[in-house]
Amino acid sequence: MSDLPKDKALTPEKFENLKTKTPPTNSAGLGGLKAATSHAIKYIKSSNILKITQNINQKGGFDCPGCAWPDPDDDRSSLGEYCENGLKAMAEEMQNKLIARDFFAQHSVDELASLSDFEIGKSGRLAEPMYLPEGAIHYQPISWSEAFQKVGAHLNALDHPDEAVFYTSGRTTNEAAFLYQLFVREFGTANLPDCSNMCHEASGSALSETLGIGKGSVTLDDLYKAELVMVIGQNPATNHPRMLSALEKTKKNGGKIIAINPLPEAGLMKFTDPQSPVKMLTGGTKLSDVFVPVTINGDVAFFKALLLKLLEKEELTGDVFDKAFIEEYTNGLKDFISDLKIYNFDECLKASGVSRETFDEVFDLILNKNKIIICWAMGLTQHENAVDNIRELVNLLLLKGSIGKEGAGTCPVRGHSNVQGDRTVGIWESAPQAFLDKIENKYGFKPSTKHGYSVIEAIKAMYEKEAKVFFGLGGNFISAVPDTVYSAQALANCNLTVHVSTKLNRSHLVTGKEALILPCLGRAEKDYQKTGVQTQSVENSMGVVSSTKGVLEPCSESLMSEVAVVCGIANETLKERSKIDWLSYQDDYNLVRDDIAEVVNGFEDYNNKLKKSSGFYLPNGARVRDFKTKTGKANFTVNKLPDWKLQEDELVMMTIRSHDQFNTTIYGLDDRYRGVFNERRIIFMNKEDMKLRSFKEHDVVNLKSNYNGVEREANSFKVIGYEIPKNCCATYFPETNVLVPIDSFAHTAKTPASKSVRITVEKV
Ligand SMILES: Nc1nc2c(c(=O)[nH]1)N[C@H]1C(S)=C(S)[C@@H](COP(=O)(O)OP(=O)(O)OC[C@H]3O[C@@H](n4cnc5c(=O)[nH]c(N)nc54)[C@H](O)[C@@H]3O)O[C@H]1N2
Ligand SMILES: Nc1nc2c(c(=O)[nH]1)N[C@H]1C(S)=C(S)[C@@H](COP(=O)(O)OP(=O)(O)OC[C@H]3O[C@@H](n4cnc5c(=O)[nH]c(N)nc54)[C@H](O)[C@@H]3O)O[C@H]1N2
Ligand code: SF4
Ligand SMILES: [Mo]
Repeated sequence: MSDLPKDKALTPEKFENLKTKTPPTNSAGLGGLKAATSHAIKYIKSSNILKITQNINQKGGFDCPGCAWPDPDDDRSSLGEYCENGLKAMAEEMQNKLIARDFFAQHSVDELASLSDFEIGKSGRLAEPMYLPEGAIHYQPISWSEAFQKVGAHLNALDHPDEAVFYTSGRTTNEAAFLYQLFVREFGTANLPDCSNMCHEASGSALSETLGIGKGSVTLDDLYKAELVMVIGQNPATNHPRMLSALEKTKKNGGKIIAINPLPEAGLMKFTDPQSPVKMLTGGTKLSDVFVPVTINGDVAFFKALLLKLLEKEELTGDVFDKAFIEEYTNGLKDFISDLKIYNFDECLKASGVSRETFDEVFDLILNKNKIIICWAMGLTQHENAVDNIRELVNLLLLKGSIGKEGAGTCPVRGHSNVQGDRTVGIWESAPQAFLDKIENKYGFKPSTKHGYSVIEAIKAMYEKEAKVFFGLGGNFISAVPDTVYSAQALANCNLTVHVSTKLNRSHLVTGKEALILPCLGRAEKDYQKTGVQTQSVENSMGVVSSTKGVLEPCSESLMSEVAVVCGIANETLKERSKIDWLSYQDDYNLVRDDIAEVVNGFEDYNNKLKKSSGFYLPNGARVRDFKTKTGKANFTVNKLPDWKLQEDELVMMTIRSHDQFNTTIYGLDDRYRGVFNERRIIFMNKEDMKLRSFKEHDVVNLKSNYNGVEREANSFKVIGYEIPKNCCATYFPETNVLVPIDSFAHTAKTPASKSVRITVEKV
């Protein structure tokens, strides 16, 4: 292997043994349970399995690290409050293999980088701190105190604190996240990029501007009571499995469901609740009343078509819009309507790729409904016009008065189990001044008021050598970010790269001149400190904060909690110049929560409130029609149609998750619900597009993207003919992140446009 950073960053171009079947239309049921249980048995110590399944998502137990879907407020099922993927997440975290000094002495960094992501992940849990000196090819053991000294020395040697980048992934608990951002701000920078920058940032931007809060407005109970739920750009059967149980309840109560997605994702079509024995026998519920196979990035066009027809009807009958709501609570209707009238219905519908028949079905379902909830995820947020996507769906909700009342509102479905909480407690490169003022008042230092780097800006700064130290609290930066070749060089340009991690990943192998791996406790493990086993807390996708407490013994004695790592580094870096007694927090996390209660809105009396086992709701203005926007009202917005065009031989590619992965962690090589087995290097194509190019099933192809004259390539993928709109294709993340241009991101939010990459496909 060459010495180039890109060669360690790219996933190896080797094939496994692809098998395909006709995709099932039903999801979960026995298949799901069987798959999860056999997976768990393979990797988890058998004595731990029962403890995990009895405590996961139970009151007083630990929060599933799988995703951010909320737990029911009321009674939790004794059959278990988890899904196939929750169990798979646990199997990954609680693997019974450990990797320590012998492993690293045996395998060089280059050798590990030549493995697939699946193989890297299955090496085991990180068991002790490791250090890669400059020029070395093997990691070697290092003590915790020496590791902290190295980080402190590098940070203190910088010309300016802004030369350091502090990344966070969304598993970090509120306690660790709050202390981390506090340390970073006291150190003197606001460079706090996080995984949210690549995820729901566009939702945050659009919702803050239009509704005054960057989070969703609904609760689980609202979902049950909605007349209509639209699920847009989201694949819940894989990524938020228990959402399907909630949607089933919506249907049972008479609600309708519309799925808008280029792919007919299995669970959206039909679902069998694996925790309902009756359903398993009777064959499940048909979930979607209408499936809308929109073209990739055709959502604004589809919404404009809908809005135009609703307006037409309103002008005829006067009973489509909620005029009382619009009058009292909103701003900007006139400009919105006059802009809308510029567009032509037929052209919008054509651009959306949706047939007139399907459109009419959707229109009929929406016309007379007023309790509408719109759920969405990455299919809307990872485009250059992602913010417009979300502002346009808010326009629809506002016209219908479908916000701030029972059974109606916005539901951006978040990804990582605490990504929403991390932002709430201060992981934000552009935090509001009011928050910074509170930090200053409480701690007596002045936080930097300059906006810090988001993910894209951090990569560019490292590439340009303006940032020299990269610190990651969780995550797998190199595999998660766009433009892998460019980003690998960016990391390699650093003096030091540090990762606080549970598992080995590719980011440990694409390093700066020196590198550190700091192994930490996972969610399910007991966090022993001086005052006993500590409780922590997280916020789910619907703004409920609840406690999480590990139940298993730590897999190694040399692990530290994230809180302890942050305290140790802060203490070592800031020494006497700090105004904070860092080490006191790690002895007793109640002290951290006392501080959060003083600094962060909605957390008053935090320690007490957390005693309520189902948690507590944070205040949410949009939920009660108190819109804290610049105008003091909910804002209509004016949004353009996307203006990019495909060249003659181009396709638009979305990079999506398979059923057997959690972001960059590859649980297995199957994508059962799409009928793909034992391979990840595949491209889903429309059969007509294949015919045009004379491709046959399983032909091997190379992919190229050309953006502003720069060519990027990803080689060796097998073609699979699939039910996907013409001119669209899909591949898995992270194998094709190398094709996502660093300069292609959402306006305002800067989310990489990893769902609309223009590519050409050539047979090898
Ligand atoms: N098991 C598991 N659970 C997870 C994760 C995981 O990797 N594995 N990841 C977690 C994280 S961090 C996140 S953010 C979420 C992600 O959850 P999702 O957003 O569901 O994940 P993706 O696979 O990116 O799927 C995007 C969906 O959008 C559709 N889509 C793509 N482009 C468009 C478009 O232009 N318009 C429309 N309407 N649809 C489009 C795709 O067909 C796909 O169904 O899941 C979380 N939960
Ligand atoms: N092309 C493309 N790129 C994408 C996306 C896409 O859809 N397409 N999705 C984007 C999205 S939505 C997201 S959220 C990002 C995800 O980006 P990241 O959050 O950076 O990536 P993950 O794969 O979730 O991180 C996995 C690593 O986290 C570590 N880890 C796991 N649990 C813990 C823990 O409890 N503590 C600590 N300290 N470490 C832990 C493990 O070492 C593991 O290897 O990727 C983004 N990138
Ligand atoms: S839906 Fe998400 S949080 Fe709930 S058990 Fe499944 S993976 Fe875990
Ligand atoms: Mo995400």
